[in-house]
Amino acid sequence: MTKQDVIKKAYEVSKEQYAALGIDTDAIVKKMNDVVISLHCWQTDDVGGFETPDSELSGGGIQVTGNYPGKASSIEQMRADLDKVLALLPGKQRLNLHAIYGEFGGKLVDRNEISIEHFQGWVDWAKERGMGLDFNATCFSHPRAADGFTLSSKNEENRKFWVEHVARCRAIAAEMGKQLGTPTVHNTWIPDGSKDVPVDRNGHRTLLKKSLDEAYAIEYPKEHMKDAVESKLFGIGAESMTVGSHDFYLSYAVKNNKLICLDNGHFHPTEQVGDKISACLQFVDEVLLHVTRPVRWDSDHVVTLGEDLQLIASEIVRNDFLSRVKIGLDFFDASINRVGAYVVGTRAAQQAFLIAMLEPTAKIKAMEEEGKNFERLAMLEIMKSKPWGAVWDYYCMQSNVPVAEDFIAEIQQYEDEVLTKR
Ligand code: RNT
Ligand code: ZN
Repeated sequence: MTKQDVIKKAYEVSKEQYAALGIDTDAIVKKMNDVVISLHCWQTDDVGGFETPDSELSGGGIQVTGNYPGKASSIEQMRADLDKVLALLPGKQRLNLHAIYGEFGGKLVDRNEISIEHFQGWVDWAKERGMGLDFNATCFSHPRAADGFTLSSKNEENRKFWVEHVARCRAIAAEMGKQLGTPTVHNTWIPDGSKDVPVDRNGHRTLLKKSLDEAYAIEYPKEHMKDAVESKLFGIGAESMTVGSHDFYLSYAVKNNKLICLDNGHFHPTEQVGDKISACLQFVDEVLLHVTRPVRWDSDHVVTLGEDLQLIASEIVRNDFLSRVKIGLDFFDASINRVGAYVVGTRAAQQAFLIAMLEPTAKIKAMEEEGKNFERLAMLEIMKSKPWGAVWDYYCMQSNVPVAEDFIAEIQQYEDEVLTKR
């Protein structure tokens, strides 16, 4: 039997097993293309960006560790790596850019001077690939963020600078979405916070609200761009207070009809983002996810197929929320092959959605409503050992991308031929 025959045979058997539970695997394989994941560009270069030849991540309470060879140090290299990643993933993806990834032509263009011209190359690149773009203001790795405050700064000159930056990023996002015919989600995350116990939490939050109102003053058509705001619990160096907390941004999003961005590294470890989705969607139209893997803290490890991720995917699928939840990734690991990091992390996220789609939810829900809670528990456990892997392999084969471990050799080859030569 050829490899392909084995995959088909395993799929046929799994198809029967799922059919016995009333699940149509053929339809699900097709539906997987509705799971559009926005790839964060910053895993290619450890959140460095291209403002200067040696730009690197600084401040902001986020950290990259590791120095694995081969990181992208130009836009060309970044695009080559992203193309490699895209070739190894089934389904559809978008690209999520940060403002520090513009094409600045070797000139120093400060954040309050950027405009669409610096991102036109990316728009063209995305258009050629039939992809949508998402965008982020970059409110870190900058001298005006060095004291730990940006939009909530009491230094009026700095605050105005960041308001201008965010306003410009929104204009860029709107133009991206307009040209590409799919709305660009512009996400605002700021590092603002305090290492030690402050006495004026309220002052900074009043300033943040004011700055957001100013930066968001221009309304863009929602077919072009949508705003998201991302909260956080704490950052390194900002352990005692985060200005943009969840309470703050959820309230802001509800009041101003914005997307709330839920990063699953930004909550107390006993909280689950999967539980927050249906809570937030009672009050906001849409949610943006930053899917990541926090190991003990907001460590931004490569996503793997774990229980927290599964709850996120299951909650979205069970409630038919795919059109109301924008799925973005947010991890950066500099200690392993970076192309490999993307492929493992994105595939894990996709697999969680596939597993969610293969659940006989109506059956289990009926048990729940009848108070048959042992039966519900049993079914949820039984579903874990159903042959979803065979469906996944078949989906990859149908999508003409490497099946199972076959992508490892392809990435090793890319490392030998491209990454180690940098
Ligand atoms: C930081 C936030 C934010 C960043 C990116 C690079 O804690 O998660 O989303 O990771 O903007
Ligand atoms: Zn995030």
